[in-house]
Amino acid sequence: MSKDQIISAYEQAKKTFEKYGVNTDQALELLNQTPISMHCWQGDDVRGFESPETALSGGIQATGNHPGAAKTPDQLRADMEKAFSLIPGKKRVNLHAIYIDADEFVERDQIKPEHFDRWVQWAKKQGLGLDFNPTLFSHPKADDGLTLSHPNEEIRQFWIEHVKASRKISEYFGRELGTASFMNIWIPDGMKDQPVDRLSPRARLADSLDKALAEKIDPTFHKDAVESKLFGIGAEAYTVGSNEFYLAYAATRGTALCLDAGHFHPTEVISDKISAVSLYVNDLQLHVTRPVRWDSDHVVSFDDETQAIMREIVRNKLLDRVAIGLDFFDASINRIAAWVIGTRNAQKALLKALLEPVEALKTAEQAFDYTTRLGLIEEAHSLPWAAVWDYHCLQNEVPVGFDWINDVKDYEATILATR
Ligand code: RNT
Ligand code: ZN
Repeated sequence: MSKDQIISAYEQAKKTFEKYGVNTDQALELLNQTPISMHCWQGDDVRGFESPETALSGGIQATGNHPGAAKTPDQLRADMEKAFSLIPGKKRVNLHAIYIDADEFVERDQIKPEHFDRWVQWAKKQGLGLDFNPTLFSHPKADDGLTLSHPNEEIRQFWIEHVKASRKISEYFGRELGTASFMNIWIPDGMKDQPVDRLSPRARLADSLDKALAEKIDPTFHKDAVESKLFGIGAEAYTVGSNEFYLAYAATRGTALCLDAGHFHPTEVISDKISAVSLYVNDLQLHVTRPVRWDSDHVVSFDDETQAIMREIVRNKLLDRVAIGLDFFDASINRIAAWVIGTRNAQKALLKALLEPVEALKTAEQAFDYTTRLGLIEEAHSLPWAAVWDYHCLQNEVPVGFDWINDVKDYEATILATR
């Protein structure tokens, strides 16, 4: 499609949407303002740069052996820059503590803002916000499958110190970059088989979190979030940080709650949870991902649930209270393509939600006219939102349609193949 064709298709679409009471220019403005936090860990299969020996543990797994995984922070940054050149709109980068960029090995309870300074300088140059995560897996002190809920006080204290140290880094990100960093706490703690005592580990986790989060930090710079989970590999029978645990924790302690689309029962969806939780928790963070039969962390697809998630945020006017982040890791395909596909899909779903005739739908619902509601919802799916998306890509100077694949293939041949 030529530039002119894209523009004229947009003008046409704009008129169509106007008939439904939707302003496409306004939708695009909102889309441009809404950041998506892209997770760095898709680029290297969640290995990190702490030490070359570090192997992924904690009940999560990246499978596949596509060549070209990033092996150094510089490579990972270059790969993300490539991905960003193919993704329109505003982005943030989500880092984990294992993505430390230091000249020597630093133990997790000793990490400091200076060890992440190269990330901060890069983010400044690229105009990105940063988010952070303490890493409570892939470490000998997590080998028992327990961290913040560990019965051994020394081990538990080590992880508390790691979370405290991580908060300082997150705060530093926020101060340096002028945008609050969301620091999400996810722990792998759980058991393969039925525990006799389900309570004590949970009591220890609550206590550890209270200790780790005791120091008040200005929310302009840093926000704590907690992420629940149903089960992990090797932790099938019991997860200490379950949904009920963290929902209650976030509501009573005033932290943000992170909802991961893959962390619930197979027919349970986070799109239905956003509104409920928003009444009790101020800030929400999302890990948009695609569970295939289980928490498999497949690349985000333009599927029903991703669209439903974005519709819930938009329909309920929660854009300023929901931090949209991604969480997938597929090592079986080109990793830059994985980022591009997943991030563009999240953005497409968001755009489609922003273009929904929400006012007309709400009017129908309030009048108990459920026939109009269903009819309009269904027709809205095939309104020309894709023409608006193409125009958005053109405006942002990123490839329109599948043209991005050529850049990815070039990069694979010239850069990734040499690693
Ligand atoms: C694990 C959680 C967690 C991790 C990242 C790497 O099941 O989803 O968010 O994927 O922190
Ligand atoms: Zn997650």
